[in-house]
Amino acid sequence: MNIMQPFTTQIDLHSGVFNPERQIIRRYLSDMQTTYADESAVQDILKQEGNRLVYEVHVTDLPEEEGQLLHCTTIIYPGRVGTEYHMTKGHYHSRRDRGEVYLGLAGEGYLVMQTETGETSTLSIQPGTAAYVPPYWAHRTVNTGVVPFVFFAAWAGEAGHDYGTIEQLGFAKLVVQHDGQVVVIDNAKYK
Ligand code: S6P
Ligand code: ZN
Repeated sequence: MNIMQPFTTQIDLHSGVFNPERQIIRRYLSDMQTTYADESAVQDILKQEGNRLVYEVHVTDLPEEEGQLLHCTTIIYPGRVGTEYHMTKGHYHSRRDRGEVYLGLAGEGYLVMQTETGETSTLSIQPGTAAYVPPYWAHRTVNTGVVPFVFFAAWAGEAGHDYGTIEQLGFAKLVVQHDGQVVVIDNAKYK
């Protein structure tokens, strides 16, 4: 194994911005056309308002290999698509037996999780909430507030990301606004 040099990253705890900034992954609504349950709401927004930035991920440029601890911040901008709140695509780790730790920094939201054996979990995250995603749980985060939802995450370098399973099957639970309240409902389209 190569011996790397230790390093620090200064993280603005309000905005999630890294200093030094290394790589930023930006996800626009056009990248998520099948992510939201209401696909016609996606098309209406794209036609009427144009594209919108839903979330961005500020990442360290570490090799995705065993022994490394990858870490990043995610910033989900507030908003909704139909009744569904802005959220990440969500994924399983390719190595299903690799977990992850999240730490809420700013704003508020939910961590929506599920297993391939049919269990589901929805946890509230606020600034200072450390949330554990155990091995075998798919995970997605949702901004249920009116300001950016910012959190830090750390996970094993060899975990990898499987987006395809979620793209095909979706999540069993949706986080939506109903009568001005945040509500977790069953996804009628869940396969
Ligand atoms: C990585 C970790 C997070 C997400 C990020 C964006 O394992 O779970 O850093 O990558 O929140 O979500 P997604 O689903 O687009 O990767
Ligand atoms: Zn993950």
